Amino acid sequence: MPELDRNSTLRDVYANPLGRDILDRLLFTLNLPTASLKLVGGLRLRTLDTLATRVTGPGFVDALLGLLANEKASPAPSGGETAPAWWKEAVFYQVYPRSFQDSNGDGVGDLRGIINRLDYLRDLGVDCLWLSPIFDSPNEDMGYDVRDYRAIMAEMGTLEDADELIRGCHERGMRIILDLVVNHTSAEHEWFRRAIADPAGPYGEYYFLRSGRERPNNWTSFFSGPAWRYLPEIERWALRLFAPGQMDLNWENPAVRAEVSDIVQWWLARGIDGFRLDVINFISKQPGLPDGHPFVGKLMGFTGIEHYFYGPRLHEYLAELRANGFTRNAPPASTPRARLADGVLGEPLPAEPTGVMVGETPGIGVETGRLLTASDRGEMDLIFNFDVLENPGKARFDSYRYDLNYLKKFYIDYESRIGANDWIALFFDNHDNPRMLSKVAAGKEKDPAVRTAVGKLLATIQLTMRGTPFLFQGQELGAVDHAFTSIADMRDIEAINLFTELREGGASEVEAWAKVLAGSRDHARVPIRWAPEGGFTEGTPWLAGFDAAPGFSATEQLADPGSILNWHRALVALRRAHPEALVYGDVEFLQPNWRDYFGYVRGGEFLIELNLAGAERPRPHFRKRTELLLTSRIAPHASSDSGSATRSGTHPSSGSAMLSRSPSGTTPSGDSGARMAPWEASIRRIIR
Ligand code: ISL
Ligand code: CA
Repeated sequence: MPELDRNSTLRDVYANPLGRDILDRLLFTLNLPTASLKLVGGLRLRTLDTLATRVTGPGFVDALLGLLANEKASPAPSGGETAPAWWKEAVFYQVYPRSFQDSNGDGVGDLRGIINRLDYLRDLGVDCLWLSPIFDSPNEDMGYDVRDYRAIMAEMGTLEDADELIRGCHERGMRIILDLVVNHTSAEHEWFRRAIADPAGPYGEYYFLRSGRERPNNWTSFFSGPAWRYLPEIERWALRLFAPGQMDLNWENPAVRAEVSDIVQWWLARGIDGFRLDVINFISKQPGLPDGHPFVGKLMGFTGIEHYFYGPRLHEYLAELRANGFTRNAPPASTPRARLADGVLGEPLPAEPTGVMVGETPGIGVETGRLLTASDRGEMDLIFNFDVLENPGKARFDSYRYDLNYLKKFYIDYESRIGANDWIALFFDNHDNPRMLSKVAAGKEKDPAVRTAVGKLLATIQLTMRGTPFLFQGQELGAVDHAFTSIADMRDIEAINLFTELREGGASEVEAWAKVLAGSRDHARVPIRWAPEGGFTEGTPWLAGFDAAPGFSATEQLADPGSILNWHRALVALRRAHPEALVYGDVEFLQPNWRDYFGYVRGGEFLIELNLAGAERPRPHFRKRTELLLTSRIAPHASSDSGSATRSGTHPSSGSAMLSRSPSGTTPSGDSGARMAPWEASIRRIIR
């Protein structure tokens, strides 16, 4: 990789993996087409600096070059075979424990509640649970502020409950991973208390403590305001990129890294199968903690981010963590039973030598993602690429209708760039984002038929695209955003702080509320609706947000063959039955330029077709004979072009929602006509 300097052109920058990801992000943020780079590719950075200074302010090109210096490697060329791995075949399911199932009526979900629901998850076909934080915490950020990594949060249960949960998963042939939050600890963690008691002692070096009258730099927090907290008792500033009580750990300190590896080994020995790693790409900060460039800060919404989202020692720390933390040094307390055909369970499997490492990596693009996960690099296994979550030019707190044609283009591009060493995570929802179903349907989900169709459409993409699906709790039930009416009903620190910040910045109450409502993380955190009347708790739920729509609770959907839940079960079962095609098989995209049509063939064997619009659309002619396996068609003869799928008020079970395999096996192609119903998703088997 040639060194980049002020004489390099934008084309040279784009040829660098980190440079490409940065320029792609810039284009995404500004909603500019990639083609616009072609026009200016020959521009030298020093010329750009002169031309753009009026907009960017001085030093922008130097900031860019400084960041680019952090990456010398390129992803390896990617021929060969994809190595099999359990986490490539698995369907993951994220549990947000606080909102999953309360077992003792205190309104807070708990481990016992999850244990009581394990059969539900097994029947859904889940292979691996991921639990959002369950460790002891003062809950300033709902467990993402850990007070003790070896204890369970009091309201969630005990260590014995955790052991029982791990065994309960393994007994059912499922695995379980936990959330490792080690970019920061709670200010109540013993390490931080010792650091304050003696800032000059060894624990002072666990964090970023700085003296002086002024804030050490201009970095801002993800949860509003400056990223520094002043501690009058020791007359020092402490870095905290998130809440005031989430103190950033100093990974430069080898003692910190050893502590983290010990924690991982301790949990692996208890039997967990790996961790999801919270904001793990933030752990290496640029030495000296220099000021962030104001223009970068304005563009990205957070000042200073270029100094830690892809820091100079990130790769080194991850490789070390894999070797010392995730490569088992003791046998696990239990391992999952083998899952044999037809749901029969076999003997416990031999222990995997390494726990799986799933990185949460905000801001990481395709190329840098490959450098963090490629199997030849010994770092992580998988990451979440957050670029799927918003349309170009949009951000989480914007209110808009998400166009799935962007998602289609995203996957086509991703697939064209990755190779045998690479693997991607497939996800649409998590505890930090509003529901994708609501973003796509944009209000039309009030019609239960539309809600069902869009829920099935998203599930079909997620469970048949190439990669590992991570379902978030409630997706399988078609959970939608909650119509909160007041900031007083929200519980999330980010939403509450943002509301205050906007109001203080002069926004009207109405404006501030509109923004917060569009993006609040609380939408995804409302409790699961197990039964029509609730079923999450006997008490008062910690976060109110009851969905009264008939037909969408778990019990109703279990009984309804046409439900979103049963659609998920069918898809997961199909994926499990055909790993060679639906997991490892290649993906061939059909008619990539047909707007609203998303079609692809997996492993030469399954044809997946999706109508990305809420109106009828033409279906391209497919030359081979096929047999229809599954279709979500809700109104086979709907002639409406109005964007509404069927008569509103239709119960989700009406219409021919799902077909089982056709017995004759000879259904000709074109079997449901040349047009696709609104939001239609269907899967056909290609007859050879
Ligand atoms: O980086 C962001 C925006 O560009 C943030 O949205 C960031 O992705 C997110 O806040 C990171 O999330 C994770 O770490 C947080 C915690 O609050 C979230 O719940 C967690 O998923 C701090 O631990
Ligand atoms: Ca409880």
